[in-house]
Amino acid sequence: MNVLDAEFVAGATVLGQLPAPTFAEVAFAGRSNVGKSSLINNLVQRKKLVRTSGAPGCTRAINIFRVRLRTRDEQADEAHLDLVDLPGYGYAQRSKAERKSWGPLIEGFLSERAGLRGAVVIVDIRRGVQDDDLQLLEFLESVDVTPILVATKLDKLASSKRKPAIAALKRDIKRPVIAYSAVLGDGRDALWKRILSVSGIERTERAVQP
Ligand SMILES: Nc1nc2c(ncn2[C@@H]2O[C@H](COP(=O)(O)OP(=O)(O)OP(=O)(O)O)[C@@H](O)[C@H]2O)c(=O)[nH]1
Ligand SMILES: [Mg+2]
Repeated sequence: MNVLDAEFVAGATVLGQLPAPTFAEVAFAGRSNVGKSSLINNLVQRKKLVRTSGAPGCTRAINIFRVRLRTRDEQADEAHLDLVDLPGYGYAQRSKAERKSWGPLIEGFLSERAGLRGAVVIVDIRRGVQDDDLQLLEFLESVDVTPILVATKLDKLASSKRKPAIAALKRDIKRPVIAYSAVLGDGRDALWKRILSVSGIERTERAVQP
């Protein structure tokens, strides 16, 4: 995928502060420290667009990033898409009050945002889908937002263990899973294909330029 531009648009800790949606949006959700921000950076091939951190709980706001893409559409050869980095969930070290306020922020965004076309749910390939991830997947289905399940940090597994881990996860969760590595770039083309499809930018049957 050829990303022509990528820029930060807005960040907010309450829904009312976010600008109205302009383009199709795809959200990125997952447990704290799972690698959401790194995945967005790898996807758009910009090392420092989204701040990442070794300290869990770094992303406390909803942050919107706008990308301009070169597409293979005959009518329009460029498209805009907004990628939305959501705060991580499931981090026990945070104060109870903080955690309480984030559920509604994440769920409010996912259920009310008019521009939202899909949500990438990111899990750690070594840990698989945990209870809170499953709850999120079910929540997305209940509010009619298409989930795209991604298992990241593939490079943290020895190469001989990667295929079996992906197969086990697929068996376990009975949904399609894209295996990803924000370090090696595995899964990048497959994820772009799904994102372009759910956002209506390119249909699945049309080949996507790698
Ligand atoms: N080896 C490896 N490390 C990764 C990968 N993705 C993320 N990391 C590392 O995992 C840590 C957390 O990554 P982030 O991208 O900040 O995770 P996050 O989900 O955005 O974290 P919060 O915003 O705090 O919830 C960082 O140290 C990253 O360098 C990956 O695919 N492979
Ligand atoms: Mg983050």
